[in-house]
Amino acid sequence: MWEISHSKPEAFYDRFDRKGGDLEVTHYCPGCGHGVLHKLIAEAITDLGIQDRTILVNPVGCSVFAYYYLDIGNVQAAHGRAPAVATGIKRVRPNSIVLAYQGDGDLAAIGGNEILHAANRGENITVFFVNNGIYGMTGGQMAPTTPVGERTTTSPRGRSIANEGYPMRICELLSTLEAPAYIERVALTDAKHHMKARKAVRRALQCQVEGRGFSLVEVLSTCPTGWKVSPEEATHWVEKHLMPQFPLKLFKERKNGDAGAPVATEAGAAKGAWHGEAPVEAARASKAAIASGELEDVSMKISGFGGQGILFSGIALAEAGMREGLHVSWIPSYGPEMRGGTAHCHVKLSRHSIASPLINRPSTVIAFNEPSVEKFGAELLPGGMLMVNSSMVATRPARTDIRIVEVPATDAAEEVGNPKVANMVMLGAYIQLTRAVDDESILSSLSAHGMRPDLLEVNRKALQAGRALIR
Ligand SMILES: Cc1ncc(C[n+]2csc(CCOP(=O)(O)OP(=O)(O)O)c2C)c(N)n1
Ligand code: SF4
Repeated sequence: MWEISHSKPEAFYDRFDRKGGDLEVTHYCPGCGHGVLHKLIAEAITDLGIQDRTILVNPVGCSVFAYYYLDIGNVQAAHGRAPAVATGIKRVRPNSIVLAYQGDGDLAAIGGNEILHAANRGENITVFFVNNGIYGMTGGQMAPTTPVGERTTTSPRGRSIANEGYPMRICELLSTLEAPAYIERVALTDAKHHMKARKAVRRALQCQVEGRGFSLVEVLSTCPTGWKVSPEEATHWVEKHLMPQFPLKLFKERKNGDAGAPVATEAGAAKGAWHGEAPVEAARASKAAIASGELEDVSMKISGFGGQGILFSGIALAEAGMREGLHVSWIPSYGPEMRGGTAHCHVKLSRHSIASPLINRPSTVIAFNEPSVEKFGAELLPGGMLMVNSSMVATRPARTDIRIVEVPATDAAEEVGNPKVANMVMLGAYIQLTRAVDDESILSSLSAHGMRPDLLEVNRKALQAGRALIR
């Protein structure tokens, strides 16, 4: 009688179809720990039954080719950016299981900021952090994790505390944060430690499956090539050089129901709802054109001089959309001088998720000065609308495939008693033309910004004046 105790997990490809290589061996050096960790991850994915919804964010480093081995969704991130990319993927696809795989140069050096903030936000992702104490791929430079005294190509006399500081202990650092749910350090040395690593990989994935939040497994791994030792000596190298610096330990494990376990409950659900594909339910309650489905999307650029309230009018419009339950985005762009320089913003309002807040071809442009007409008038989509503050701008584009609406906004604002509300006159005119959102939504967003009641009244009048100009 016999039974198979080890077999190739489903989540591993049968053949490694990489350029010019042997189809049955990995590209890793003999004795490298990366392949072992790949196998542990593949086994766990297969056993947890999550292969068809798992996405791995590959790093820059020796494991850049992980996608040749793991038969799951794969995305390549720039050096150090895997946690940021994983965050984006998890938020738009909350039901997927998102893994970031990173070396110590990738995670602790160039990507130090990304990992810290992803962990601090408690993103419901899993990070596998391979600490081999060196930059393997680029030929053995010092990493933030290189032990004191170790010679590398960039520390030929050995790492010194005076020059390079102490090795960075990532698990210890991250476990001081409130949000992470699971943090453990393991090592790939002998069979006993392999089994512990196997368990940690599973627990981290399980943590994400259960929606408990951020999980990270640091794996002390071998790099015989970088350390210039044999594969056999490499495991002893881990024991002798890495383990004393980086104690193996379960640093943190929070279960659902424990104090401070936010992601699986409200926040997790909220993240799913925020980034879901379905049109926003609440949007249907409003009678304005976008929320009721009469007008599909607003993709607008508002542009003029700094000080004309350009950016603020974009915020007011976007927040009005938010109040009507729409998906919205607003991003500003302004010169170094806040007053007098040019300023413009991109505003999107939609009943559906917004893929990117950037707008290359707007459907509406509101131009408060000459340069804006020239620059953004040319970007308008055919059939788009250009609204011009005709009190200040004489130029008109030569295009015949767009609609040009002239609004003497500054004159009207002066009549209302304050030339600064020309921005609201424009919004009033825009709303009269499109019914994109309700005036009341705009006014309530202004009031939420703490606007004084007398100024609120002037803004209300400005909106009405803008409507009247179109009527
Ligand atoms: C922006 C950028 N900077 C530098 C590099 C060069 N580079 C490629 S891999 C690497 C280090 C990888 O080391 P590590 O993350 O420890 O992974 P290992 O190769 O040891 O698995 C560096 C610096 C790059 N590709 N991109
Ligand atoms: S250089 Fe080091 S980390 Fe890279 S494949 Fe070789 S042994 Fe592995």
